[in-house]
Amino acid sequence: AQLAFAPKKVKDAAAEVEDRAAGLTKPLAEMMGNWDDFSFAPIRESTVSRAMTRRYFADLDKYAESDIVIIGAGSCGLSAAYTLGKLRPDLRITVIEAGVSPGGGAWLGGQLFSAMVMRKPADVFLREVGVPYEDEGDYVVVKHAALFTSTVLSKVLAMDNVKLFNATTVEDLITRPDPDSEDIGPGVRIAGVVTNWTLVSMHHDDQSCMDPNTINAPVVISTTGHDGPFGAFSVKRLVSMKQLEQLEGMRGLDMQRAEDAIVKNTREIVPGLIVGGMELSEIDGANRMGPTFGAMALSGVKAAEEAIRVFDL
Ligand code: AHZ
Repeated sequence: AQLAFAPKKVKDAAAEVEDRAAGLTKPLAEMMGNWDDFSFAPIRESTVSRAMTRRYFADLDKYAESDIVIIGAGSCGLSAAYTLGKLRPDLRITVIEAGVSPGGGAWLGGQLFSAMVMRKPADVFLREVGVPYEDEGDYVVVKHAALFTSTVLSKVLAMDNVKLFNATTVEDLITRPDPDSEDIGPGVRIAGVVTNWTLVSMHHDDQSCMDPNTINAPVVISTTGHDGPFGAFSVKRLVSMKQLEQLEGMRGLDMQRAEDAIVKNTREIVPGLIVGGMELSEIDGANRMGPTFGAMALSGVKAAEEAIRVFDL
């Protein structure tokens, strides 16, 4: 008897290459037929360094004055970046992500499972971005959360007016006095973010004098997730600078209530600062929803719309 995994008779190598090449573009197929003559175009090491650093520093220069900064590139932040970048190609949008890998908690659907669940009507966002899904009636399922995250990310990164600085942490908020907002103590409006390399941010306790960098922006969207090592950054800072009395703290899991609350409560918290996604649950004492991501996508869309409204004021 033959095992299901028994190796097939090895085909003639040339026929194998031909088979594989049949589905490829012509230049790639031609290359595969000629691996013995293969060689890359010439390069010098400094050329590679300059290709990267020139662009990075030009971006630092350009985006030091941004129109809108998004803190955190999780499912909410990326959805906000997509919506903003698409609706307003005239705006200069910066996304700051503390991690090396953007995406936050949206690389898996829940626990360590692959599929991502979104309740309707968040399927509208999936169609807009071009993420395929299975329709299950009241909800839809993307076969892998990473397919959602990588698709949104690829669209955002391809936009001419959006720059992602990853491995970079927002350490503080830039503020200006705001005479119109004095609910709690002297009011401020948010006027940008204070940044540092994430590895530097993690070493303020054992190294001295590692001052940060800054980005000015009239509107900031914070989507740093619920409390955790980096999470709920902006709302915790608002409490310590006495712009919020206290945080209510994220409540237990209630999918039914949590998702509606997050979308409805996505709003400008102090002038110039819009909060979206799970960071909001810490302000409002909203429930968590666990592994269902529709509210993150639509909170991102609403945060983007709010940001445009505030920017245009
Ligand atoms: O690295 C963080 C993550 O990628 C990033 N971040 C946090 N603080 C930062 C800072 N500077 C720069 N100071 C920072 N970046 O923000 C991102 C947050 O992504 P997330 O996936 O944690 O939050 P989200 O609100 O976009 O999505 C929440 C997803 C959840 S949590 C949850 C539950 O606990 O029940 N359910 C869902 C769907």
